[in-house]
Amino acid sequence: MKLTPDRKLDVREILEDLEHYRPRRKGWTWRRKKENHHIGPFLYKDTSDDLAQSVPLPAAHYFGGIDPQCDFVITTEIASGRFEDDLRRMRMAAWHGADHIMVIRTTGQSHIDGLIEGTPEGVGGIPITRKQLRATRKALDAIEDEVGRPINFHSYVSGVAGPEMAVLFAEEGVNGAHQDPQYNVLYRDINMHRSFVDAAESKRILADSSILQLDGAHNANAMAKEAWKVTPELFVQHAINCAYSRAAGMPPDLIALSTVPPTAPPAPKLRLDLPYAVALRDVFQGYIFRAQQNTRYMETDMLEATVTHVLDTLISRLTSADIQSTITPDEGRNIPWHYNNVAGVNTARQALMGLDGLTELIELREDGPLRGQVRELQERAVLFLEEILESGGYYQAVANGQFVDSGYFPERKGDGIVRDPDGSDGAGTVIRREADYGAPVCSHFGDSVCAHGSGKPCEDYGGCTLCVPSKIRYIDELDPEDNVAKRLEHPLAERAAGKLSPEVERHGDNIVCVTLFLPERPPVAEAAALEMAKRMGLENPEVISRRVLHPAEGSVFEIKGALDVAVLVDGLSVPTREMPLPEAEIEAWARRRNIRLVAATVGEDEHSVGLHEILDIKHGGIEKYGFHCHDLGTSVSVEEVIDAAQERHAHAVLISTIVTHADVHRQHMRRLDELARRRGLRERLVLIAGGTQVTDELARECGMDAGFGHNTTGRDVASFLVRALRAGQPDTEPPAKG
Ligand code: Z98
Repeated sequence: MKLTPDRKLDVREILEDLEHYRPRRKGWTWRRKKENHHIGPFLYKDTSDDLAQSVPLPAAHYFGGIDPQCDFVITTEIASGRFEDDLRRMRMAAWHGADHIMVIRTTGQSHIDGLIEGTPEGVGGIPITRKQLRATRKALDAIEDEVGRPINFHSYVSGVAGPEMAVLFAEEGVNGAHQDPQYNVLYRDINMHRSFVDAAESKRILADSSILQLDGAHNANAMAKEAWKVTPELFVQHAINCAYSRAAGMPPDLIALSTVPPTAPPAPKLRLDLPYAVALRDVFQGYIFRAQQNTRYMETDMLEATVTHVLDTLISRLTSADIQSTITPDEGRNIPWHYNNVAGVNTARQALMGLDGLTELIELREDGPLRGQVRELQERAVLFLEEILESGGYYQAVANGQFVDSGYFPERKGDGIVRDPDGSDGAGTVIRREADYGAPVCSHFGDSVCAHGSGKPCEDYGGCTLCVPSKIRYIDELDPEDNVAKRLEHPLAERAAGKLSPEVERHGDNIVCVTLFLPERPPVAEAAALEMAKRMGLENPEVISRRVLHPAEGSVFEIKGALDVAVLVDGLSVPTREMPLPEAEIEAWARRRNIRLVAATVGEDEHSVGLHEILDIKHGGIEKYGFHCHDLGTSVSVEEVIDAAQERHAHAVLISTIVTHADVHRQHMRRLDELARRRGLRERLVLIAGGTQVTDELARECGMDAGFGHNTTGRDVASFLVRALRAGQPDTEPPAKG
């Protein structure tokens, strides 16, 4: 299956012959680091291989369209509830630099004691099933070919069906997984014996397939009331999982500590979170660090979350994390939409490229307060571990409520998580192995009657599913209603009919989001915002973010709602801007002719930056192709522009307006056209307008030959000029030879 940038991913192609699809590799893949990497005009220190295809950061076009890739793996967490919609989101995220796709499970799957089949729809995530995993891996294989970089696929093995999930992951080429028995105990109320027995088996299976394991310690500070205080116990959670994983046969380079900087501004974030990160790196040298972005103190404000995430990423850079996990910056309002996933990935990508080479420039001070803070955290962690030992071990410590929600150890506030070692989900299900027990797959922890001699244990019974994949039983959809074929009927019919409707998460959700500022006190403003959203035709409008700008002057709201509108693609008038000409062609044409341009920022506008971007040779503007530009400067009247054009026998005029109000940019364009006509110049003058508010359509409406707005480059304008002049103007022909 091959993806091309101009075609949407077709889920039917992915489902075709899925029964026989095999993952092409097993295990985790890191980016290939490059330390002194020249990209465009810059030398980078902390990069990895470039992507074959991507969407660069917005400002990249100032630097030749470069898209440097950092050396960390970047994670995005995806959870729309329907795997077929997730696949498209994964593709978009990969084009923005994500190479670790973490798929969240449907609510409650960690309590299901067995595997699920088919592709049922999920809540808050998707049911992890063989078909869903295989289809996702197949899609990711095609996506990684498209972007030119391996993509790690990840989901969750903790829960009561741990070993079964681990085998499934190993069979289907899943590359990373969360596995931590303490997560079961503390956050999913699953029996302790069951969790630890299952963990040994699961970890062995993950290790044999080189699947990277993430622990669950971050959940303590993701959920704690006072997250910055529970840090000592997190060292202990990491330590227990690391030690247990090693005992089960997992090498340290497959064991990742899942960490989160615990605070967010207005807390003094760096002063609290940096020593914690440094202390962890110090104690757990040789292990992998996965740094997640903070979600605990996230509100509904995208910008606030983004700033916190940039600071998180700064900590990752300073302390050399291996994986930067991004979370959508709107966790606080539970709208993990396609574009918010991409926003999260871009926050990490942008911050990490901006911080490139930081550790060559600055060093963390050894003589300041940092070392003392690190030491204190480590001492408290050791004391926490000693108390576990004194109370008789982990089970008893949990039963005593030693794992807390807010106390800075040894402080206690009586808010510990208390579990009964013999209770909870799955209690009483652990049974002693019979002497003749034979493990169903070769990866196995402990005794198995099949494990004897030097050959593979599964030779006894003709091969296991890990060694002989053809033995895997693939079960297709069983549910006649809740299956992917049924769910695809509607989107495919819409696409066949050429219908297009808005979407944030799933095909046909029709959700849109509008931003309104209302100059009233908060409750009145909010009621008005909702009323206005209804009048815009939004169904079920809901305020997803509110920010008071002043108690009396007004508030700003973001409102989501369903816009029940589908447009016919064929009926749209799509402006067709031609592709820019090759640079060599522009130059070959322009340099041999004496093409004269007059340019100015018109009206009362002192902003010349936009025009200079287009004209100046130093910005890669049109001068570099050999056009002769006469720049009249800023705040020039339209009359002066026409005078200059007439005087110089110009071929074209370029006017620019950056700051505009009351539609003055329209007036300038109309006036330029009118004056050119009045003086009989219009036929031989190409008139071009540019500016932040200008579009091609608007400019043509106002009498221009073309308009250029955001994201225009000198090459775009030069291409237009060459085409226009070539098409119609005899006096631009090259002078006759001799
Ligand atoms: C993350 N945003 O880590 P359920 N096992 C472990 C976990 O930490 C988690 C699960 C299983 C976070 C996601 N982590 C939170 C060790 C969840 C998931 O029961 O399916 O939710 O288990 O990226």
